[in-house]
Amino acid sequence: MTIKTALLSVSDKTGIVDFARALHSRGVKLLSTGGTAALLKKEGLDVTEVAEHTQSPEILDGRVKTLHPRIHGGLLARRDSQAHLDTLQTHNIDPIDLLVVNLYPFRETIAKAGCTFADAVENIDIGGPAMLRAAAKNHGTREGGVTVVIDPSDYAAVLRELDEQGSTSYGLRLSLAKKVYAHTAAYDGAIANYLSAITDAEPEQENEPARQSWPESLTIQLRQHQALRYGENPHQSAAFYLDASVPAGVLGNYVQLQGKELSYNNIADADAAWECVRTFAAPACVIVKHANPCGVAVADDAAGSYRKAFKTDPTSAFGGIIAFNRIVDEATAQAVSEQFVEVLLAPEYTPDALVLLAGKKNVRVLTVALGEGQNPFDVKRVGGGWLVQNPDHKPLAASDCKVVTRKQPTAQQMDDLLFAWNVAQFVKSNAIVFCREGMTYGVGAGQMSRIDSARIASIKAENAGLSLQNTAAASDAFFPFRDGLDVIVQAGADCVIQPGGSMRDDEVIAAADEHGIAMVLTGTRHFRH
Ligand code: 93A
Repeated sequence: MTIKTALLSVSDKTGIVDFARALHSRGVKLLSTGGTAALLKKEGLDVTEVAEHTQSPEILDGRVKTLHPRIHGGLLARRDSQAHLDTLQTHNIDPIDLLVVNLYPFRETIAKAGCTFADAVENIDIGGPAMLRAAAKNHGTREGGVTVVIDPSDYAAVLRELDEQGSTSYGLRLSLAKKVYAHTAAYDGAIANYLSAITDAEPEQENEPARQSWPESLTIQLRQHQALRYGENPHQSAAFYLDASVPAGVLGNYVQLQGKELSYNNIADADAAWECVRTFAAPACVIVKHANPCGVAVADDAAGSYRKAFKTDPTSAFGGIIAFNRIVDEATAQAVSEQFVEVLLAPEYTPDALVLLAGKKNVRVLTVALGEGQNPFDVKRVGGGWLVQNPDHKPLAASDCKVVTRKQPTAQQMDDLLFAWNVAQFVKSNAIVFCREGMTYGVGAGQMSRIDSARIASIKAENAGLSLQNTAAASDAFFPFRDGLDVIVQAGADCVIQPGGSMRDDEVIAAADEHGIAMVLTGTRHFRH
């Protein structure tokens, strides 16, 4: 079956002029939609506009261009059915033997910075997939059928077969049809995915926050900084790579002054400790174990901050990674070296402190310049790829918080709430952190249930001989039910900070009022996995 009529309607116009010219020179009649027709005409080709062919103009800003029986009849009539062919004649419909369509660029549109909901919706192609699916359905039999091309890289194969055998083979039509359904399925999948992230209020919002567009491909320059003895476990080999440019103030700037070689886990924990400690304005100390802070405190000086931080959980602090945001003096070094410490980080050490630490040969002592540098992005390795996002950096001020309870927090409570919130963002989710007067009193980390994190925090406080009475508690994400809040209040907290945004916020706020505590909402959450 030779190709007499082709319909060309493409958004990606790559190669279409040459392909149309090649078809035309082989005697194929060309039908085409507005933009495609205009381009082909400009190139001197003889094209009939679909609107002229159907005697029906493009309407609704192009939403209806090809949705017409003269198009769909021409694509769908079975070539081996006399009845179908008679019907075409009755209705004066020409068969369309070749369909060349590629769709409105939906995925490319939503990936653009500043794409509005309206832009996205307008780029959902309706007529294109309808034609593609019709043509692919009718790819026919060995005797004949419709050829459908969605990918410009297939133009050459079609021309080759036309030249070699005067028509397309069943094998080619079948493989092109498969490609169509795979493509339209993925196209609809992208639309469903996009819409699933939109809530029912959003179609009204023309200016929803712009999505940041990420590059099509990422090339990252890394240089090996350090070969490591092994990875997270001894049977894993590992190395530490640094970005070509390391921003000021991040762990990658470290200088090791003494001690054993850093291990993979040392570096990961040192990073967690440093990320947290550098966010405090007051002298602060952060003790990390297994990527979670097990003691955080602020005080008038470094030694004071250490003593407070250590009290949170002396058991876990054994063999911990300890970070300071102030110069470490002799008194601080003395206090720290009374316990077993794996790694010490600070922006600076006094000479006396260094002499004292030199006596503890195994302690790895690092200096890291203080600064606010951020990694350009954050990555998480998943099977076969990387998840890439902006770093979770969103400092919170008292003015960003909304008090939602009858009880207002006192100034001291507000300080404690902000302190607890700051710590919670560095604790693995689900995170519940109890604090008082610039010190963590209980840290519940990494549980699948928020209630369990709250319970664990209170068990740990009890083990450390601390009372959670009158503490401020932070929850890294909202309370889906009131039960998590109840556990926190029963443990002793009298004020709570949390993002809010749960379907049951009302129930949770009413529970806070019932308990007579103050609760503030931040509007942002800090999942950390
Ligand atoms: O707006 S549509 O969903 N309605 C249609 O009837 C229709 N017919 C073809 N989109 C439609 N198309 C699409 O127009 C094609 O899939 C193709 O992507 C695009 C080509 O338009 P033009 O030739 O005007 O550049």
